[in-house]
Amino acid sequence: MSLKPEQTVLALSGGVGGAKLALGLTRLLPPEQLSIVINSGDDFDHLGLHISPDIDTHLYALSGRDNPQTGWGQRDETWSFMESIRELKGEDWFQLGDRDLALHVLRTQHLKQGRSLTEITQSFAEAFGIEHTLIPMSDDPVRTIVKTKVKTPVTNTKTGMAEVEDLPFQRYFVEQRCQPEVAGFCFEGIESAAASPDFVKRLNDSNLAAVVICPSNPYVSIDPILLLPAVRQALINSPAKVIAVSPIVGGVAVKGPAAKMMAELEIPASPLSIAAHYHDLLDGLVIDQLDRSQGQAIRATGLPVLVTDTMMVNLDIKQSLAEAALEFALNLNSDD
Ligand code: FO1
Repeated sequence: MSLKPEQTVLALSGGVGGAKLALGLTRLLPPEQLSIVINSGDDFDHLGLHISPDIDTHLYALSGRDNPQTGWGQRDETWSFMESIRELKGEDWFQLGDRDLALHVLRTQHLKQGRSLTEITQSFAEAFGIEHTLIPMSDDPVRTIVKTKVKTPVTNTKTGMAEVEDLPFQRYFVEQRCQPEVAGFCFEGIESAAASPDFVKRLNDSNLAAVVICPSNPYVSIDPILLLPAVRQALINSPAKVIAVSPIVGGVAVKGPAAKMMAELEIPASPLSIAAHYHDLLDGLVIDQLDRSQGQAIRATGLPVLVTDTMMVNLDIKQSLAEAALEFALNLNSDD
């Protein structure tokens, strides 16, 4: 590993796909050399509880508590709470397991007591035996909204435009199972939100050697992090090498609706589009061997490419991808 002992790495991650690479990185690097910044734009209030899906996915994945079938929620869950919710005609579109519920209840209580999302997340990580630092992208509320085209034949008689309905991300992703056609996104609160202090500290650390953008959905999981005021500029100014692992392999998203969103936005679902999306931020892009043929086209844009196996089907591949991605980043020359 060509990372020097004093050098640090920052991972930017979102949901399930990102958490897989984050886990690989934690098995590669000690806590003092790796921190993980997590999207909090999926957060929402549900049944009076503050839910932070991407943070929880990382708390579970990095402590071996995750449900291996779904990638979210805890393994060995019981569902008595949901049975009662249904019996009492409560909202049951979002499944909250009994173990999972405890975390949301306590997070809600701690937030009401004025503790920050960062502080709460780190106390839960500690309780779960996670030694690496998990950092919510912001302690301020940011809410990812999916702008969807309403399918009804009704169009606005004046403008002739199809009606657009704004959906909070979880309503789009879980309640509507990603069915609605996507017209765009917005991130409520992002203009007045600040990147969390721990995020800013690590971003400005002179020992920061690499930033790894994990294979999460660029539009709804990574963009909220990058669009926080001053983050994008700090990444561009940083001497650290910034690389991304493509979440699109062989024209499909490994997990989640990214490819469907791209089709609806008329963006080709390809690693080339991922490179274009992150554009001037990236010093390098990691793509899967299935997309080897795209490598040349991406390199032709001046962006170095690493072609490797990015399908993280087991723990060993998660770790070997983490190692390959990091070596790739650290060996990028400044004049690349
Ligand atoms: N995803 C689902 O598809 N269905 C659910 O009922 C569901 C519940 C849930 C509860 C807690 C939690 O932390 C995540 C949960 N997720 C569920 C996953 C979540 O919606 C997505 O993983 C992320 O938001 C996507 O990045």
